[in-house]
This record gives sequence, C-alpha cells and structure tokens, in this order.
Amino acid sequence: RDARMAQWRQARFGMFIHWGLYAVPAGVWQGKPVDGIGEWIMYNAKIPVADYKKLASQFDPTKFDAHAWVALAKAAGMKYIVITAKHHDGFAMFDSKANPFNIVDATPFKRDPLRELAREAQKQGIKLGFYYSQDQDWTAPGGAALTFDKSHDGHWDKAQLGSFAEYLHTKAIPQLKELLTNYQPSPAIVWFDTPTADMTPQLASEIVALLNQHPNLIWNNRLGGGYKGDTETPEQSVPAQGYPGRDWETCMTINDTWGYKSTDTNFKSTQELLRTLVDVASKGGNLLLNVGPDAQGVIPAPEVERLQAIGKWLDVNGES
Ligand code: JFZ
Repeated sequence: RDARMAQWRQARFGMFIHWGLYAVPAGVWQGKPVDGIGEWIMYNAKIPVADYKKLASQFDPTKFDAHAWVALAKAAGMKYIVITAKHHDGFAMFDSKANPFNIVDATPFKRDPLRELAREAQKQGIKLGFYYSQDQDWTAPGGAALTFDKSHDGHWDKAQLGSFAEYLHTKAIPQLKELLTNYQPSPAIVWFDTPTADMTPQLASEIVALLNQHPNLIWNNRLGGGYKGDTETPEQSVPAQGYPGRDWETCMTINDTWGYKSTDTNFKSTQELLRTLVDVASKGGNLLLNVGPDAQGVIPAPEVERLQAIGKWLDVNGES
C-alpha cells in the first residue's frame, strides 16, 4: 500500500477538471440564471432528460487542446490531473461502447478528450485520473439522484425511473471497465462521488472486484457500500489537524463552481490559493484545485492566470 501511495503523497498538488455538457448552458437555462454549481444545472432546473440530452448536438469544443491543458498543470507545479469522465448528468466524456450518450457518438466533436489527455500526460510526465459518478446518473433509468431537494424524490422525469442494480450492471460497471482498460497508460486514480444508500455493500463489492484487478490504482472514499478507499476527500476546506493515519486530499474551486458557469466571476486571489496550498502541504495532504473549461474547450483566463502565478511562486519558493 505504501509503495502504491508514495508517489501520490509526494505529488501534493493536482488539477481537478470538471468538464462536460453542462458547459453548454453554463449556468443559464431558458434565458434565466440557475442558482447553484454549474454541473448541477440539470438537477437544479429540473431539466427533462430528453431536453438535457439535446445539448449534446451543440457541444463542439474545437478549441480543446490536451497539450495546453497538461502544460498548464505542469507550469502550475501540479503533479497529477483528475478529469470528469462522467458526472451526475450521465454524459460520458469518452468513447463508450457501453452507452451512446457520450462525446464521440452524440456530439459533432466526435473526439475522445480522455484519450488525447492520456497521451499528453504520458508525454509530459504527469499522472492522469478519472472522476466517475458511479451512483448518481440523472439521465440513465435507475441512476440515482440525491434527494436533499424535497420537491422531488430523486426523480423529476419518468424517464429516470428504473432499477439501480440494472443501471450499475448495464452502464456504470461496463463504463468503468472501459476507463480502466481502454487507455494507455491506464488511469492512476479513479475518483468516485456522492454515494447513496442505493450503493449496497454487495453492489459496491462488484466494483471493488474490478478495481482490484488494477493493483496500482488509487481510489477515494466516495464509492459507498462501506468502503473507505485510499483517500479522505475534504471539500472546499482544510481540516485543522489533517487526517492522522489517512491519506487525504482537499478539493477546491477557484471561483464558486466546479463546472463552467458564465456568471461566476468570484475568483479567489492567487495569494489565497497559495496559502491554501501551503496549509494543505504543511498538514501532509494534497490539494486538488479545480478548473472549469467552457464549451469551446477553453480554461477561463482568470483560472489560467492564477495557476501560472502559483507556478511562478513555487519556482522561486518551493522545492521539487
Ligand atoms: C460533489 C459533486 O456533487 C459536485 O458536483 C462536485 O463534483 C464535487 C467535487 O463533488 O459534491 C460534493 C460531494 C461531497 C461533499 C460536498 C459536495 N461533501 O462531502 O461535503
């Protein structure tokens, strides 16, 4: 376990990338701004499945440049990247045979950005991991949705009804297999999220059996079913004492959203971000700092500027 985690521990600083179909509406639906984080727009605006799926025909991020993204992460002093392969909206940002709602089959873009990033990450010597929303999937029948919004019971469209086990067996597990076997090099990290009670110990154990076929793989504590995973994942905060005896990684946004929102300009200052990085490192953790590329495939300029400034500071004051 220690050998597997050694490189991750030394990494200290990584890039989180939340990129998906939600970058198309970018926080605005039917002309009205939607409150909340950008990647939750389908949930927050109660968008019907068929309407949300139509966004795919408008998604053509021709300015996407895997080389530039990886080079930016490196310039910032980051040692790894974790990108959303599929978020809660169920849209796969990769070439999937298991489900047609994906960037290659459903958009005019037709390219697989994860393949391009895997190649670039290897070329430029940086680790790549995939975020995969294993539990919530708002466009797949049976995929869960959290119910803290009391106006619904986890479904706002009949098309979402179905069996969770069937969703897991026909979409999530086959797609996880694709992500673990179709990329060279294979991902270093799988980042799960938002487990619900639907993820029983039995169902989760089927995913764990798959993960265990990849002995070097690192995965976080958000699978569900009682599994603790390799890492604790405090969100938007730095725990006062770290996590004695556990590896941990704070994930944080630069503004107030993970997925791109045209209206969110509340960017933290470089100074504040650097203080957070130093605070995390001093307590033995990693910082996974998020960027939210837009629908053209461009990382917003204020985010780029801050990452470059952090990298410059580390060149002068850090050690590598
Ligand atoms: C989740 C996602 O719902 C969100 O869209 C984003 O991907 C983020 C990184 O993760 O949101 C969470 C998950 C866990 C907590 C808070 C928000 N938590 O444990 O406090």
